[in-house]
Amino acid sequence: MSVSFGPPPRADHVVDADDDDVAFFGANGYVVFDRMTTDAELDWLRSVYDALANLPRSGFPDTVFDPSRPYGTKEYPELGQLIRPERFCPQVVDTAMWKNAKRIATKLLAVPVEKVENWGHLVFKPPHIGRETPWHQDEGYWDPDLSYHAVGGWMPLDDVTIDNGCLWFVPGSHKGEVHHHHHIGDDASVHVLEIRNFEPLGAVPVPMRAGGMSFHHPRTLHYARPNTTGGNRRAWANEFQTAPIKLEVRANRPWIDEGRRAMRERMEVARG
Ligand SMILES: O=C(O)CCC(=O)C(=O)O
Repeated sequence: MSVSFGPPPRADHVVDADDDDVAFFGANGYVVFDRMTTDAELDWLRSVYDALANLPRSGFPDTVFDPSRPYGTKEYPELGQLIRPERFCPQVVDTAMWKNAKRIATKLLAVPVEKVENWGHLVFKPPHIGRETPWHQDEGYWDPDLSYHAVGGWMPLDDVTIDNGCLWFVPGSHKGEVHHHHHIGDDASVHVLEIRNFEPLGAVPVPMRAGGMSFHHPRTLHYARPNTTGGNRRAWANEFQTAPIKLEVRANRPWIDEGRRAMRERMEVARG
């Protein structure tokens, strides 16, 4: 699996969070920035993205996979995901998108920059068939042995609307606990999780122009509708965190163990 990319174009575009942004994030669990980079860099990011989205599929998260269908599914994704695209394109850390996101995330996390680790993931909803991202909290996906201090930054490479799958947030929901999550269809071999029996009261959609970025707390409840339009909805997400700390008492998240077990089983079958 080899893809190679040239350097990003030079982008002198600096964005930072001010006190109002930090206060809004503290109160609501999300905050939005209009523009994180230049048009030229956006074009470069789109060309990298499209190449990565077309990597050969194994059915597993080592490459592009479909988290809305059982591990091992190699068909064209209805909800495509690539975890840690910087594995394939390390130059992304030289982009204004990445540098600005890290600067803002560092302020939101209120820690010295040298303590901030980061990793990215791509999420794409293809035209017409792009599936819903169910209501979830990012921490619901993470290791129950660890405690996190983190923030996610989500940048669309296409203008996002309610109809093609902009994010929705429930303001203030980051102040609660991690909800019980379920694998969709109660199939643990499906990576996507959802929170059930929950009314997203006060949820706000966040339509954005390509190149904007929203930041959310890992406990903020969020969601995106299916892409019912004829255009792509490509998003480049970056997670920023301090080194996770081992919990004395493991969090009770049985869906994580069920998912890990199901992935191992499917891998054994797929790889013989
Ligand atoms: O892109 C999406 O539809 C969901 C992204 C998301 O949930 C996230 O970045 O935390």
